Amino acid sequence: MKEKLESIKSSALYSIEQAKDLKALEELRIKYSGKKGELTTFLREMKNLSKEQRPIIGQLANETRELIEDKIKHTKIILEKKQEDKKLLDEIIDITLPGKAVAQGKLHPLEQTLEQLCDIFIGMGYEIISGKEVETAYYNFDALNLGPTHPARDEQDTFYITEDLVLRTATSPVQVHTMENQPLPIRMIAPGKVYRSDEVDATHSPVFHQLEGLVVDKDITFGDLKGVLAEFAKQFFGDKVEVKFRPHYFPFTEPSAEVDVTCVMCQGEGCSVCKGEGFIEILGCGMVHPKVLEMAGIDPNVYQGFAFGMGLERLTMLKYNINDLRLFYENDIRFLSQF
Ligand code: 2NL
Repeated sequence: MKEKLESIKSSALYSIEQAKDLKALEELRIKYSGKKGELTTFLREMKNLSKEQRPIIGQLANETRELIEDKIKHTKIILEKKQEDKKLLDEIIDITLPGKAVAQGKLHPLEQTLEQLCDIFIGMGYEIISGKEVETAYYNFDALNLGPTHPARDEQDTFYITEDLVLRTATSPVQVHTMENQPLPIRMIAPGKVYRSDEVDATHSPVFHQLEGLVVDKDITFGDLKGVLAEFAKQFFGDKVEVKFRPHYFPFTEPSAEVDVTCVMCQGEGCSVCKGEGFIEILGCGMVHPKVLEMAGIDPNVYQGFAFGMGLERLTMLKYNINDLRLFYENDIRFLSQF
């Protein structure tokens, strides 16, 4: 019996020492001190021993069990530490590696222009108002002093939905509605899509973007108009531009003007962009025609106003020297990513 115990002890201690991992150790625990383990079986068989033998072998067996269990406990701690170290090593992260670049999108150049224009006019106390893209002929034409025989009403230029409904050809109807419905004074801009029955080419598109502005108050003069638009031109094109007001004609304003700035490409020297003029036209404007005020229910003897209109495509093309408006609508990433 004593020899058997010795052999269990030495083989147990040896194989526990050799255990590679926690799984192997657990198997050994079961093999020796599990319910059906070798040591357990040995202890159970002690009842067959003589009275004299039993306490001696019993004590030895208990010592052996303690020895084996201590060895298992001790080895378990070592193997757990080994497993933890391996896990940390496997999961090591090199925080000095360069990161993966995220492809970042940008706003469309027309949207950038729109946001910049809005910022400039908000800075001067203007409100942004939007309206419908389908309007009655009255709001699109008559209310702007474009009478029943005006050529702009021609089907050649305007998309008619019915005889009386059109796709707006400018955002001016938004301003007419505002004059009719909002309390005075008015300081507003109306940006948005507008529609004209044009063939697509480098400078025309049946859908394009416009921004119109309107101020109505007492004691508004052409001086106010000049101050606001000169300030706008400098903020949009840069401090150095010179601004020129050139007389023009619009049915809805009187007097009317077109605004030119020194060519952004040649600074006034004369080049292909300004066709040798040194100046380029950026917008149209004027004092709101008294008839337009009157039709909207505003007394032109008490109130005056000025208005202006500009094309977002045109402004963006001038600012970045883009020579074909179709580029804005083709969504070619090589073009768009430049802005
Ligand atoms: C241009 C010229 C202009 C207006 C638009 C306007 C609106 C109302 C009353 C009077 Cl409600 N005028 N708008 C005035 C002058 C010029 O646009 O060349 N646009 C691209």
